[in-house]
Amino acid sequence: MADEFDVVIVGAGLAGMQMLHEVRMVGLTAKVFEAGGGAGGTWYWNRYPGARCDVESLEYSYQFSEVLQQEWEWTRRYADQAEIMRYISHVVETFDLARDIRFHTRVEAMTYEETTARWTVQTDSAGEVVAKFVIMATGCLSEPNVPYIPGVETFAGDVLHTGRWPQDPVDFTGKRVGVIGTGSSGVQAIPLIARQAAELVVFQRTPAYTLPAVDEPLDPELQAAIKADYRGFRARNNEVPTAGLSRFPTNPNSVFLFSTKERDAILEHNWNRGGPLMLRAFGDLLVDSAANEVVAEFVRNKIRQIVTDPEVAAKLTPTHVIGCKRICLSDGYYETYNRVNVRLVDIKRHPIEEITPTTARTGEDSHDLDMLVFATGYDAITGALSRIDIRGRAGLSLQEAWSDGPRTYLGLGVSGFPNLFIMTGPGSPSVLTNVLVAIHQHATWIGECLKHMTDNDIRTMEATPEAEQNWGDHVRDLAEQTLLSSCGSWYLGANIPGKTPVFMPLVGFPDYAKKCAEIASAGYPGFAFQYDPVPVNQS
Ligand code: NA7
Repeated sequence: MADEFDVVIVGAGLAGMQMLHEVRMVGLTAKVFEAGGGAGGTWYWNRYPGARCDVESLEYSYQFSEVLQQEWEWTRRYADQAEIMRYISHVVETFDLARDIRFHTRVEAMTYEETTARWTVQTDSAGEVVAKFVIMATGCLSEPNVPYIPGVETFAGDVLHTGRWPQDPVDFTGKRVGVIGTGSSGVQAIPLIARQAAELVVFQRTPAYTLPAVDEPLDPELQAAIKADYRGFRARNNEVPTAGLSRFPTNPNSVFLFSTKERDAILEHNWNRGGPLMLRAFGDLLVDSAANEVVAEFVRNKIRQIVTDPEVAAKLTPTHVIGCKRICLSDGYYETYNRVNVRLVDIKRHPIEEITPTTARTGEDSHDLDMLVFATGYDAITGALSRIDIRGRAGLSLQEAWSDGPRTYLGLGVSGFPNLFIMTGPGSPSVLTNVLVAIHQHATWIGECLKHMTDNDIRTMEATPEAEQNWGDHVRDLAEQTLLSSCGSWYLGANIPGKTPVFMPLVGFPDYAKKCAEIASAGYPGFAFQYDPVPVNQS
């Protein structure tokens, strides 16, 4: 007989870890399956040089325990991967999480059994287990996008992906290294690899807007001040559309209310403060393309000033709307292209046609390489979900249900898939926020919902098709009020050939969180319940 739990949680990243804690608080049993050899999810795998969070440490941290948030001392404004892993280990130990996590175990399939109202969850190495509830904590940026380039399998050197970095450090000394991709991971890794490698060839498809992170030791006085009222600090962040950085409010005014000199002064100030604050310079820059162009042009001019070779600067200069792809943060990224050992190749104009044992060949040139690094990102938001064969009512697969793009109610539930919850799923704010806040909001909401169901003998809970349809329309309407869907980003799945383009995350955390809370207090409208049969002797 398969082991039975109240809850199976898929994934022991930051979402799965908090979810396990919440499930225990409700008094239910849980098993977590995690493919990696340790907790941490994306952070466990992203060990590439320069891997660093692009959310400030004091915000990219759990808030479910006042003791935890008081005792942990961050050392940098933006924690690097190693510091985040130390934090994760600390949380795992403090809350004794590992005893309910099975590592090195990938969930391959799960099937809903109508008669028992239970999920059977199949794994690659631990057989199958049965659970009343399944919670997908599979992460938004966890399934690497590894584009196939003809001949890559013949390459003689190491082929690495930033999202599946080896556990042991990689030595680039004396090597000719090729990096494909210039998103957040690429722009963090490139400056460090350039310092070690003999030669670095960067293969760029789309130049990103890369802003200075201005990472620095964390000011102890700031840390103490925030800890003096951490709850208040979190509450203020919850009122910001991106659920963070309430210390730096968005200038509510239009860019066009300022003279050119005033605009430049504001933008210069935000550039120097570092981080994504450039997007807070003016109230209209994410809704008005002319306003956006002013800010974009400021960043383009920075690139032209920093990069000494005008041809290289031109190649590095983005033309799309600033902010419609996720802003990248890196210190010293553009300066890297002034090094003599770094070469930039535009693979939009001349794609890589073939990889041989020792070269990457574009239509224009051939580049000798000893190592190849794919910094090509993820099949974001739905990638990890779609790789598990999830079968709901009547054998309906999630892949079939989502063949025209993902459909959810609140990003949390899917019609036809009872008692299955998705954390930071499509249709929720997820990647448009500080994801630790999104995780907290989902973990606590799901925890309360499990308690409600348990206390009220509710057998199943399932989003209704109408609620799902209306929610999908709402997500689309919100996105269309902004410039966020105006370019081919991974928010839309545009980086994955064949993926139906649907803007997946929901814009605006505060309204979303309020809506979820209202739905819970109103008895979960939009979800259908089935109740456990009352035992005969009690009727
Ligand atoms: P991103 O931001 O998706 O960046 C991936 C990069 O790889 C980007 O420059 C892509 O160009 C490029 N790419 C993707 N597919 C290809 C193919 N087939 N050929 C050439 N180049 C390609 O992923 P990251 O890992 O950098 O960052 C993801 C998030 O992780 C980040 O936002 C942080 O939150 C952490 P494109 O722009 O698609 O033309």
